[in-house]
Amino acid sequence: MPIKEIKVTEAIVKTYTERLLNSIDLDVAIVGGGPAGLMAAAVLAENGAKTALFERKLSIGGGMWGGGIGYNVIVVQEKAKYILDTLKINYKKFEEGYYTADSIESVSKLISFAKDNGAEIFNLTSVEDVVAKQGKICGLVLNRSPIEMAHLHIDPITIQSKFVIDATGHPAEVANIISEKVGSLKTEKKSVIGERSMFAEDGEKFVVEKVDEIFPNVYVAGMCVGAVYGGPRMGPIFGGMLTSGEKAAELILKRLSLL
Ligand code: 48F
Repeated sequence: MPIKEIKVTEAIVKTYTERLLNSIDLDVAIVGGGPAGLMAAAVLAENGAKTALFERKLSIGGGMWGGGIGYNVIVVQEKAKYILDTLKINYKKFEEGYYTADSIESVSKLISFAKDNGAEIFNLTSVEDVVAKQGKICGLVLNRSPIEMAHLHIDPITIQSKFVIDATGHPAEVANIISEKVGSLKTEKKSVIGERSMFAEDGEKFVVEKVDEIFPNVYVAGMCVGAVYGGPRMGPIFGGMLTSGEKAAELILKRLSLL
């Protein structure tokens, strides 16, 4: 059978439209496709929450691809090794308590895990605002990233979600939008503090322990936790990012009575 160009067009447009329409009314909308957002998406979808993740860039994976200084290796500590096992990521013991994995393999397997569990992932999609009603966040305002990058005057579209996870990493974009445009965060300082200098041991604990609801219906995960609460950075050790995403997912699953 000869290939028809317009069938290719029709296949893409219809399939994408169906996926998008299927994602306009969600249980959980995740902003940011780094390790924390991906892990949260995987755990949420695995447990039956209708979940979609929105990532600004063409590639999903955030700061994980490049390991440290572009050497594509990540380090995971003992406490989070179980996630490498769950995701079937190959790793080597470097020394007692330190495991190394290929960052490219790690990102690919995280993405597969999230997709196989039923999470929807949209790349090239920027979250430029939230939907805020009666003091609660109930959706996201999305635009196509190339439109955002070209500063074109084109209006966005909106999706509705019971919960939102800010997994935007260091800039904590959703938390910043909320505190600037909607109201004070539920945190002690009421707005984003910004991350502190490097202290890997404390930073890794911090991004897991402080995962919480920062505004009605909005949770934080990953490096965003450090930014919102003023925790230290930790560099290319990734156990905290993965377990932080997992914890945010579990807290929301409980709220949804799915756990
Ligand atoms: O930065 P990122 O990887 O965040 P993370 O999951 O992990 C942090 C680590 O990579 C590393 C670290 C660990 O030692 O410190 O930096 O917490 O992924 C965040 C993703 O969010 C996207 C951004 O492009 C990146 O891929 N993002 C940020 N703002 C938006 C967004 C937005 N407004 N809309 C959509 N995506």
